[in-house]
Amino acid sequence: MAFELPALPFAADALEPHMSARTFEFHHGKHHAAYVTNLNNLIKDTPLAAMSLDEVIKAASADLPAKQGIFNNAAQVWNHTFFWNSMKKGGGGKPSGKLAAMIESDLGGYDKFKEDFKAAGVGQFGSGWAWLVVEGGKLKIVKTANADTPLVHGQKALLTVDVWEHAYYLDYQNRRPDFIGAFLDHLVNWEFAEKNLG
Ligand code: MN3
Repeated sequence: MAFELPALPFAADALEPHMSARTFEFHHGKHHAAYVTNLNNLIKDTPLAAMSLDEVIKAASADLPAKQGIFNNAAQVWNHTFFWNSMKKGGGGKPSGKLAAMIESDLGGYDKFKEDFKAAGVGQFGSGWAWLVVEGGKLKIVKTANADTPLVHGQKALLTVDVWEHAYYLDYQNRRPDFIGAFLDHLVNWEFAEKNLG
């Protein structure tokens, strides 16, 4: 069974004006799709073709650098699907309930969370991702380079934003801080993040 490009969890224009349909046309329709195609080509006729996406990521991660190409494409398939689900129309702002309490106790409150999450995304040199994760029962903000993903670092991902240039260049050009600001203020799907807490 080859992997398939999952449909977006919303209409391509649902997040406008913060993220345009034009961005999704390329980011989902071209970039995410290419990672799926590359992954399927790389694992075709190998034992990895019978595994779940999570298993492929872990197996490839355990066999680096030999399986770097497989890891990169598999992790990028996972990361992008996770990113789409990290957003919703009318999202953003403060969370409530259990996550709000954890942000207060583990991260110094929502304002500090916002400042630190933005700093993680802006401070990721080159391509990568900023994440809200759980590690050892506590919330943590981390950044990863290129395709790297919390899945292989003993962390449970709750939320992510893609900070590769292809994620924001059409809508924000070089203004990565504005893009991450819009993500936090208007797009974050806190219900998805809370669901990932388990
Ligand atoms: Mn991307």
